[in-house]
Amino acid sequence: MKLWYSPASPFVRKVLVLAHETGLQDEIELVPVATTVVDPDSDLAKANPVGKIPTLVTDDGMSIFDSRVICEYLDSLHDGDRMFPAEGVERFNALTTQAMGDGVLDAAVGVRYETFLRPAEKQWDKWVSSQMRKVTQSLDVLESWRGANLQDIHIGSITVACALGYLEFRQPDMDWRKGRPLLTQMYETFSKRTSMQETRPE
Ligand SMILES: N[C@@H](CCC(=O)N[C@@H](CS)C(=O)NCC(=O)O)C(=O)O
Repeated sequence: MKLWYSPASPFVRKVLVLAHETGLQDEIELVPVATTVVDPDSDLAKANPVGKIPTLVTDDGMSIFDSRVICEYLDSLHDGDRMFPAEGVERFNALTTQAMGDGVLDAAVGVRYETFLRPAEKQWDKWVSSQMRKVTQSLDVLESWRGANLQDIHIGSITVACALGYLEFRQPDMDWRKGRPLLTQMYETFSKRTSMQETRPE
């Protein structure tokens, strides 16, 4: 199977971390692509009309996206511990944790587009600060999160770790660790895993 990817994308990183954690990393051929909202890649758009990465194309030619669906698809391909709990409260807690990590990423990636892609004279400070408020509010909730154990390896903790890694990469001045000792400790431990080491953004 082929994965349209960029090494800087935190949503791609989610998929690759899950692939490493489940032993599937060697089954995936990486197809590099440079795509942005304003400069989309036309070949990627044939596989995914939304034009976003990650997009997975199976050996049968089926396109699978977005990161949530790709991760769940990969989790169905191995015999080890499941990254998506099968049912009940545990499942929906893990999925909600994933949704919060994805929400942090949507806001942070949006800020990156606003401040990096949009011409300076058109940038909207209030929009940026409002997106960053979503990030800080979510991190504050995650600091005392009881919905899913972030010390365990599952789709929720993988997504949160990738979100923290992205903030460190793109928003170093934000200093997300400040006032959040539990998330800091979780991230330090998680970052030592091979899956995280092998997928560090460039
Ligand atoms: N909800 C999607 C978000 C993916 C996403 O936003 N990817 C960005 C790169 S980090 C992208 O492809 N942006 C190009 C665009 O928006 O056209 C997922 O979970 O995969």
